[in-house]
Formats: sequence, structure tokens, C-alpha cells
Amino acid sequence: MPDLTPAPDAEILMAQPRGFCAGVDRAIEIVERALERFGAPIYVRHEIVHNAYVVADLRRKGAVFVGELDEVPAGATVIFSAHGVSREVREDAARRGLHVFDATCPLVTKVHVEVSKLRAQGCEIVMIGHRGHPEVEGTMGQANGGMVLVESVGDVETLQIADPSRLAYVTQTTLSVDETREIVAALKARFPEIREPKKQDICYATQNRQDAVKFMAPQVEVVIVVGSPNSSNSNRLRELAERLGVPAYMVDAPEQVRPEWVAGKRRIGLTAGASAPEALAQSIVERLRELGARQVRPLDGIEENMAFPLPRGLLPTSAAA
Ligand code: 10D
Ligand code: SF4
Repeated sequence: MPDLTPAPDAEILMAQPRGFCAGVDRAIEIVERALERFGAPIYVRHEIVHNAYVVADLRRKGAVFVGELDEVPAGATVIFSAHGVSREVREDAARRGLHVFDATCPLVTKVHVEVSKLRAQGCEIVMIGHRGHPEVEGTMGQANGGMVLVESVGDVETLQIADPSRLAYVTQTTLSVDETREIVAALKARFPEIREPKKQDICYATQNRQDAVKFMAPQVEVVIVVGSPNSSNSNRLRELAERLGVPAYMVDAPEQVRPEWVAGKRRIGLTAGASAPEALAQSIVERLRELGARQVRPLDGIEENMAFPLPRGLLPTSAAA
């Protein structure tokens, strides 16, 4: 039998920052407050954030997750997920007389506003993002045509643009910072007049978590990312660690950590995507301790202090006036 325990003095290095961002905190609080104020069931269109643990917890408290609005009874309360929705979905909710709370992250809404302004100015828009992701559907759904999706440098080569002097780009908020830079460089090479966002659309939380992995990777022999399989930003953290030459695995429950990943390793890096709760990260620490890791060491990194306000209808009653 091979020895599958970590090295006797193995340390767990904790990336800083990791885990919940301000948009996820706000989205979860919106569901919890709606449940408190209006009682169960509260309908949520799409997973409020891409984390199985968070979704299961809210489901236990009375949230009902639906794929589309036709699953929501007329007059009920529905919450849009943090990833945002298209105009069509918003209009459909109004037509059905639903009581809506919007948990779209304000940093996703910022991109929606950019799209609307650019279309009003007659620009064609390239969106950099992942096909089929709900944020991409929501952002592209702010425009009635005139938008095209690119996922890679290869896609840029085949783009057909009517008027390159009236062209702009926007991006998904949770992309790989490095890959996006390459795609933007390819766009600028082909379309030198392309307009870009004043400040990049990749959000502060995505940037900070990727920077933290870059700082951690050279110090560890393996990286474990806490995140669910459908979480874009968590997947980007795992890919980044691998690109930096460190084997990396994504888990969303402690029992998924395989002993062979950490066998003989002295330094194990741990991080968590923006939708992964700290309680889950701590349960992974416990699992690693059971497997034989001894010390836990928080790494240096940025302290985030971002917070977004709740929608008016969910503020404490005294603050709502
Ligand atoms: O898949 P993802 O990274 O976009 O979403 P997740 O729910 O995992 O994390 C929060 C990010 C959001 C809501 C997009 F901005
Ligand atoms: Fe908002 Fe960024 Fe968090 Fe997405 S990852 S919810 S854009 S703060």
C-alpha cells in the first residue's frame, strides 16, 4: 500500500483574499431577507450563486430555485440571481405580475449599462465571455442584436464587423485576467479603433483572487480550490494554478479531497471561489488535517472592504423611508 498521507510537517497555506465577494454576500442576503419578510416559498430564477452548498442551505430555508419564470406562480415573489438577466426576462416578469427583487451584482449591472449606452450610440459590441453562461446571456440580452460573442483569440480572427470605426468591447466579470488580455490585444490588433471600458469589466474580486493564486502558487506543491463545477470564477482559479505549473483540483465538499492529491506534499495551497462559503473552506481544512496536514498559515494579501447596498424593499423598515 503506498503512503497517501501528506509529509509529516505539512502546512496548509490559505490564499488571501478567497471566498465570498460583495456581490455574493448581497445576493444571499437578499434571499434570506425576502424569506424573513415574506415567508416561504420565495422563488429564485437560476442558482442565486453557483455554489451547491449555498443553494442547498437556502432551499432548506424555503427558497425554490427555478430555471424559467413560467415555473413561478402568478403574483409570487421572484429573485433574479447575482449573474443578471436579459431585458426579455425582466419584461416577462412584469407581464406575469411577479414581485421582483434583483440580486444582480452591481458590477454586472455596470456592464449592462455600458451595453445599453454603446448600442444607443450605434456601436456594434464584442462581448468576451463563455457561451451559455447566465451572465453572458443576461449581458447580451441588454441589446436587441448588434452584439457578438468571442471566447478565444481564434474567434477574433473570424469576426465580421460592419463598421470597425463604431465598435466596442465588454467582458464577463469573472474571466481569466491573462487570457482576456490576450483576446483584447488580438481585438486591438485587428480593430485599432475599438472602444474599451474606462475600467476593465473583470471585477475587483476576480482580479484579487487570481492575484492571490499567483502569489501562492510558487510557495506550494498542490492547490485546492473550493468551488462548484459550474462556477466560472472558481474554474479560472484552478486553471491559473495549473498554468503556473502546480497541480490543482476543485472540490465543493470535504469528502471529494483525494488522499493521493496531497500524498507526501509539504505545502498545500487552499483558495475558494467568490461563491464558496468560508465554512466550506474550513471543512476542507479539517479534511486535510484528518489526512495528516499539521499547520495552517494565512498568506499575506489584500483585505477587501467592498459592500453593496440592498434593494430598497429589503432594507430594515426604519431605513426604508
Ligand atoms: O460562474 P460565476 O463565477 O460567474 O458565478 P459564481 O456564482 O460562482 O460567483 C459569483 C459571480 C457572479 C455572480 C458573476 F459576477
Ligand atoms: Fe460581483 Fe465580481 Fe462577485 Fe461577480 S464576482 S458577484 S461581479 S463582485
